[in-house]
Amino acid sequence: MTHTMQIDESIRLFSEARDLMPGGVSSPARAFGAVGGQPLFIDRAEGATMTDVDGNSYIDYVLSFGPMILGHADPEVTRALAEAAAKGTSFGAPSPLEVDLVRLIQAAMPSLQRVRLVNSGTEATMSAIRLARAFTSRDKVIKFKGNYHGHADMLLASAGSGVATLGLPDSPGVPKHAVEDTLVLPWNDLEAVEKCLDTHRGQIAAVIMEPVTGNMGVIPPVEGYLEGVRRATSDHDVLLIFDEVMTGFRVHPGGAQALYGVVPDITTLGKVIGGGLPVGAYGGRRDIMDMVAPVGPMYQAGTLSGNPLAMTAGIVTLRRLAQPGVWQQIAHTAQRVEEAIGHAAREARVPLAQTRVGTMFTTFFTGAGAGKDAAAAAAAESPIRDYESVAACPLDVFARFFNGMLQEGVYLPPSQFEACFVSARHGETEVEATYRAASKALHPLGPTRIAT
Ligand code: KE4
Repeated sequence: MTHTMQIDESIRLFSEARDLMPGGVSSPARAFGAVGGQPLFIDRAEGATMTDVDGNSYIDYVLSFGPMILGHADPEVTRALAEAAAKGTSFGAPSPLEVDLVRLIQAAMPSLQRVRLVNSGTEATMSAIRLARAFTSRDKVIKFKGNYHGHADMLLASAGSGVATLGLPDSPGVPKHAVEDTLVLPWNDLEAVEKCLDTHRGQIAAVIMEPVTGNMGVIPPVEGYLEGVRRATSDHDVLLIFDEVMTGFRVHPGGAQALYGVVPDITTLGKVIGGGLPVGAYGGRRDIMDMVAPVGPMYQAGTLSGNPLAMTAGIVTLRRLAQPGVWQQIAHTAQRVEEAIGHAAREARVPLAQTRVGTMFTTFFTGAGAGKDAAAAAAAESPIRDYESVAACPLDVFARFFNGMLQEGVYLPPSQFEACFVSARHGETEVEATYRAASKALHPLGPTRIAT
């Protein structure tokens, strides 16, 4: 993809960065491998907008992959961080800020009777799996294809086929023994869960899931799925872990567990609760959390856990979200953005499947597969409900949409397998601009041109 925008400084920096860091990025999710072109280097961000080092500004729907729900450089967050930094940035000892943040988390999600703060979502899920294994004295865990829980060895596993499969290392460096106890099932298939729990009766410590997936695009649970998994895990005395690192405070002010009324045994959090600073958390039933050192024998620790700066940004963010109408306004704007893109697609006659839960959404391209065979295009017509249905989408069409939107000043996540996010600073101005950008980006993808 050749940028018509002037991005000379990003090009120079990318060339330098690649000599210093693998792929020139600090996380592969930021690479543009799936969409072509190169990552843009960002100089600053404010509100709903990011500006790259060449001075190009974009309406940002990545928002750091979720955390920036108040918008970038929120004045109250920035002021509070400056004051906190002046009082010291890390104590290696408890601070009242940890108490304040945990109380705000518990007010939103009462199922977290005890909470341990950590520094990333990966740390949270890795610790939650260890905790479930410690509490149950069982080793196997069930995860779902297309669900991402960070990069801990035991969770980097993906089945070959759609049935329960002993995990095969997804990444080199993950030894077979690390994933031998990871069972991977298809998402949104309750029968698969019930069958797997029966087959491995007495061996499974926990089921871990994104209750609304965000890491294969936004895919809500089908009717009754979460309730069914809750019932099946309870019946088998298996712990249910909701990985709400992404969905927490995004799909509902109380997370997916509030939205669907399904209470997990353990919840993992991250992203929004740190307001853009490094943070993670895991928590749940008191009897389970009492396994965690120093109360219990399950060991987990962290130098910067409960860091005063991350706590401060998280506290300001969660307090703001708890104010009447704030979260609802963000969800309303997300709906308006979804409608704007859908309207532009209908005008361009480009078939889409759009999903949205609360303040996060995804635009799936279906059936418009330029160069895809009829079977693939037909498969892509099916409703988006699991990994296979996303993989069947014409990903090249998504790439063209991504780049078209970027050229028009709209920054989407550089993959069909990611979620878009909206902030409190997105409003009608951004909705209108996104409609105009989508109209221009989708027009070349319309039926009269897709065959070319
Ligand atoms: P972190 O270790 O990246 O803080 O969190 C891992 C994680 C755990 N659980 C869920 C549901 C998540 O979405 C994530 C991280 N999400 C990705 C976005 N798909 C972070 C972006 C990145 O890896 O750079």
